[in-house]
Amino acid sequence: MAHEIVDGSSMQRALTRITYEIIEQNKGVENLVFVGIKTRGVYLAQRLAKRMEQLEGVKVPVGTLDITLYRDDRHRPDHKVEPEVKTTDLGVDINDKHVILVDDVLFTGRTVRAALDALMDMGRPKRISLAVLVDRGHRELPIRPDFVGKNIPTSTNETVHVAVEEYDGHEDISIE
Ligand code: 3GP
Ligand code: 5GP
Ligand code: MG
Repeated sequence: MAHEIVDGSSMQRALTRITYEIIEQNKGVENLVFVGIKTRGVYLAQRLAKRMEQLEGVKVPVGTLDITLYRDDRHRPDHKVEPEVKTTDLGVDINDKHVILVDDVLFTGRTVRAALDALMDMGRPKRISLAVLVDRGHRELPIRPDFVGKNIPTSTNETVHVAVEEYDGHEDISIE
């Protein structure tokens, strides 16, 4: 049974706050590029870009990375598989840019590690930051987010569901 822990308007407020934090930390919006990790990370990156445009009047490009694993039974150590990058074209130029990598949920950090590898292969970013809507803990690598929507402590056998209007037809964060 999934129960809602963050409603749609709180989710949007978190995204707005992250947008302000990015502007403040970057000292403006110059040189920024968002790269969303499929699937929902891409919609979240587009949201951040839209907010950025409303607040600063600047269009920040949004690129896309497709990373899939499959560890469907990730709780069984004998079945672990590393995340694999499927994208060969980000759709944006990242050379000398401040890349903000965007994902819905940060868990072990292995997806982000794969994303960092892919970005380094695709150009020479000036800097890479990480924005996630949910940090559910249980990191297995020395990776930490620069911008966090919600810290949601979980046990390893729980699943966090992130629903975005564009893809799921409704918007909230729930835990199962
Ligand atoms: P996303 O592509 O929008 O991130 O991986 C497919 C979907 O399964 C993900 O959607 C994510 O919401 C969900 N999911 C739930 N638990 C996990 C998990 O432990 N690992 C991965 N990769 N996805 C998970
Ligand atoms: P990591 O590689 O950090 O273990 O997991 C990050 C990726 O797996 C994210 O792209 C995220 O979508 C997915 N993921 C891991 N755990 C969860 C979870 O509990 N809920 C959702 N929605 N996605 C998860
Ligand atoms: Mg994801």
